[in-house]
Amino acid sequence: MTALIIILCITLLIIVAVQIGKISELAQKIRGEEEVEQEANNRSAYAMLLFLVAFMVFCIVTALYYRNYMLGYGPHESASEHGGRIDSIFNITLVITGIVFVITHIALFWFAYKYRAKKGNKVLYIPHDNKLEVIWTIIPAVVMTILVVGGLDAWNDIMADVREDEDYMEIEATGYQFAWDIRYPGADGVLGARNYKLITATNPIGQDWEDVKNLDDIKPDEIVLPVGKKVRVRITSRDVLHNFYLPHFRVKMDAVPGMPTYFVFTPTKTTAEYRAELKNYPEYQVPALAEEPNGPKLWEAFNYELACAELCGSSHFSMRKIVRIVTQDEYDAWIKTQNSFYLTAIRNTADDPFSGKALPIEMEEIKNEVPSGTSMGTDTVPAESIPVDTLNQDQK
Ligand SMILES: [Cu+2]
Repeated sequence: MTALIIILCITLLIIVAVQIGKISELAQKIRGEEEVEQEANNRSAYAMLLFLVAFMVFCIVTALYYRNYMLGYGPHESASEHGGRIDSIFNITLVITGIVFVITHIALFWFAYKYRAKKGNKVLYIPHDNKLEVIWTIIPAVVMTILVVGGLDAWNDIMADVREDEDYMEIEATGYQFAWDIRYPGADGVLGARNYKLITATNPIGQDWEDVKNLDDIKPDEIVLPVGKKVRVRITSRDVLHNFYLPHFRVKMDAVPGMPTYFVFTPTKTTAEYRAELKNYPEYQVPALAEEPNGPKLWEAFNYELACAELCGSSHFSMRKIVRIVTQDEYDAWIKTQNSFYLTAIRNTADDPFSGKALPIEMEEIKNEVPSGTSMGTDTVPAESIPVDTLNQDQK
């Protein structure tokens, strides 16, 4: 029945359209073709003007309305040291392209209105104009040069790697379909070696367990960083292209299989400080979830996040990860609660090259009374007396 009504409606609409066409044909015959055409031209011309005004108002109103949700504006000023520089480049580009955008749109629609076909109007034909060509070549060239040179200068500063004498910490992010594997270096401050050939179900990023630097590496399920500390992130991928994107810190870098990339940045605001700033804006005083009107407010529920910014497959969206920026003390307390991946998942399994042998790292763990989650080796030799090099040679 519904289908019949729909078919009937469509048929009627087609009949109406055909009838309107017939009427305008008749009108053309009665009033003369030119007059009817002139009327159509006028209608289009006024529609163009109307569109111009409506479109400009729409652009300005939406930009103002969503201002406090956009990165770089209102409460979303950058939370990293270099971020402000990127924001100002975006702003300069926005102002320049914004001016061009407004002028060209006004010109486009105003000319369509003003120079519509009218009886007696003659078309002006300009085959070539040197002056015009020079103007519209030089102005964009100069503007583009300023933007590109400014951008390059900022790129060189922001992408500069850490110097050896600098105080920084290093973490590693490995993208895979569809999550991030985050690795911290552990107490030795150095990330252990890895090899893609060693990747198995139990060793998702191919850590080389014979490299003792791997033994204390931590693989937490969130990114926690101390405020004000320079961080170098090693970025890599296990399968396809991903992109390590921390929008609030203006950090964005491709994760490419087989080609390690990096990004160095310094967070300047803790999560708590960022929330406190959001609190000042009415947009963030609403409940975070519509279903929970008495639940936490939007500013309270805020978290920095890591996203994948490279469309990498069907569950691309699920690569979101929470990032927490905390004070140094909070960071020190958090890192103490994290256990070595090797000790919790690999120790004394078939994958463990040191199976049955005591390791210095375990003695450290016991000393610090941090639960390691695994039993000690069965060797009777005091673990601290085994030099690390001997352990390595045993396996060869
Ligand atoms: Cu991805």
